[in-house]
Amino acid sequence: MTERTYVAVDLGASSGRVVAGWLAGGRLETEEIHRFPNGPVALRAGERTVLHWDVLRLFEGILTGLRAAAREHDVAGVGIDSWAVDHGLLDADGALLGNPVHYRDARTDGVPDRVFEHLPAPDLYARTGLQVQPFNTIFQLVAAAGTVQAATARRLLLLPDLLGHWLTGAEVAEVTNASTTGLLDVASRTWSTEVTDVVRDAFGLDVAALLPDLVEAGSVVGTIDPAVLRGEVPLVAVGSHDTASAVAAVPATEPDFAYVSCGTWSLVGLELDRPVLSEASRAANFTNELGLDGTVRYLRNVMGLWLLQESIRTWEESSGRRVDLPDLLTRAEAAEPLRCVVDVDDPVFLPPGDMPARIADLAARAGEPVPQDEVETVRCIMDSLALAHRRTVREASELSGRDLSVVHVVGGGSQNALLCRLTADATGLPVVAGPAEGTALGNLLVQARALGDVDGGLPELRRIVAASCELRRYEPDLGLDWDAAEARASGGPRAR
Ligand code: LFR
Repeated sequence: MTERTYVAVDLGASSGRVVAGWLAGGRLETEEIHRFPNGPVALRAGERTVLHWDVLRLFEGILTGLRAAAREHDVAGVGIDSWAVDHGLLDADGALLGNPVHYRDARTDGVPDRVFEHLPAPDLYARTGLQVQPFNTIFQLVAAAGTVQAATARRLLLLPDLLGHWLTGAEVAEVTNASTTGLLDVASRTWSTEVTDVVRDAFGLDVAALLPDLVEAGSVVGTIDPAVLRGEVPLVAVGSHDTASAVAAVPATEPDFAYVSCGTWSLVGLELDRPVLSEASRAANFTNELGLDGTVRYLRNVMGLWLLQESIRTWEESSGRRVDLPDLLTRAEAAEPLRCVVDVDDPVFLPPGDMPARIADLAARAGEPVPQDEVETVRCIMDSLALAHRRTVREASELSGRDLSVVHVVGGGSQNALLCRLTADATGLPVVAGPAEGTALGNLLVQARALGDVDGGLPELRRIVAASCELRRYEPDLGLDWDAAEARASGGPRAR
């Protein structure tokens, strides 16, 4: 039995994890307690099929993990993080109104433009600093306006806050995740009444009435139900947006770093003291999401390893055999570099589906040589992702006026040596890769600090992360012609 163990609940698009962590000799030791699958569930709703999250199954996985953690450890705190924007609606009795809808569902198609008729995109950006993604909570709510659920709703809770509510009874909105809704004022870190008034007046949905009080990461929000964990265990609001926790765990030692939080998405950007709200930044669709300790996560979403994950799913489903990913990556590394590049941020890649076919189609339309097999497709994905990392790091640097000396890759993608090597070469900067479980580490350290076991700001949290894991360094030494590849890739950022 170890002393003062923190438990991170870290939910990702394809799995949930319950991770225990404790400090020992200036390092954070961790143990994965429980892992459970997650994924979209398509359900008929009238004429449409809607993608949902199975939130009750996730809650069940969390309960199993927490109880297992308590059997082995003296649990001092719990923190929950997940992907952003998605939420549950509660009725006046506090009951959940339907399973939360998955952000990759098509219900928001065309909705941003409807909102911009009432609140022009530049005005919305001036207030929220948020990138336009069709799935931003504001657009999901406008898509839902007029439904029975929206009319009956009395409370909106983002997913980590919803799961925390079921564990403690508390109703709050943690700020890092609230900053992804499109309803938060980026300067004041409070709900924007200007935005919520527009949603009410133009779409008849009184969003302001649904929103709970905001809390900053590091606040204790409640006590875990003793039926789940005995001994008055606090639930700490961590950076409940997974990307906020991941950025807090970037093991940087100098301030001039860029990061790629690389998993289902690649979140590529910088940490700043204040938002960049220029017209150029808006046109490049950079986002100013809120980070720990008053920081801003200035970044753009790159479609990420989702392309690879969905390709593997497609190949496995069609052939009935398991894809050997390490072997495929080794063969992709030996394949011709930059033979075919596509714009990974094309919206065609957002919904689940047959990515190899979509890649082939986009390549053909752009006049690129179409990948002929699995190896060439994987190579195309890796080259194209590295190209998008390059483009995004460079634009972040230009738009913020910050010089960079290193790119940190954290998250599962930090274990993908090919992608890290290509990213170093493409950006012309050394890549420091790791930790793979950055989100859980950031979650755990924010709890440890909130409960008095760590003293200091983000540099101190980062020092502990660096001391706690092995990092790998990749130099830009392949000598590939990324300028030519960039000229061939069809896209670039989409201004709205
Ligand atoms: C990553 C992430 C991104 C967000 C996307 C959708 O897991 O949280 O930061 O843009 O998922 O919520």
